[in-house]
Amino acid sequence: MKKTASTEIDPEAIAEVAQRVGTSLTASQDGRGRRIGVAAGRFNGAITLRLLEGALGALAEAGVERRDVVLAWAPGAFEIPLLAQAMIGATRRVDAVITLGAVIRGDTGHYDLVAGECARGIQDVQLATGVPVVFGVLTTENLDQALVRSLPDHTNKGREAALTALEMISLVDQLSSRS
Ligand code: INI
Repeated sequence: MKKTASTEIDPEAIAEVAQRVGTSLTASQDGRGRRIGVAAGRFNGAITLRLLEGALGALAEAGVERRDVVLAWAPGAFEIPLLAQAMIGATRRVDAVITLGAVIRGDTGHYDLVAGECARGIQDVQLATGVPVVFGVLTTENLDQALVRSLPDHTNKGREAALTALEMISLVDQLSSRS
């Protein structure tokens, strides 16, 4: 869904409802000390690269160290879930995986399969491992939409995916350290 001013929650509303419950958790976007995997799709790779610029910029701003970011390129979006799972590994080598790619309907007869299986696989990996895997794969009707969603500004979906990853790490951490 497209975000508009009218659907955004006011931070004051979050603070207000926090007074009416026992515990209210909010997410930090602090990236210091975090280890991040980036699983990127090479298909429509020029779009993926624009998302990657947004993601890497956001991670650096948040304090994630360059040496703590591991990037791997999958052939296409369909392969991204397995790559994310391998990055996490049995020993949880990363705190979160950001997936980036572009599935463009105009390009393919099997758009629905590629896009759907990519999304399903990503969800399966994060639920099976307990490690956040963020869906930063664009699924668009055409190239123009993909270009708009990968503009070099705060609306860039790669940037949003990176911030979502940091927030999910923070929330899962807070919940798992509660007794
Ligand atoms: N992969 C994408 O990442 N985006 C696409 O738009 C796309 N199209 O159009 O087909 C695509 N196909 C390749 C797919 O992800 C696999 O790499 C391929 O089917 C081999 O498994």
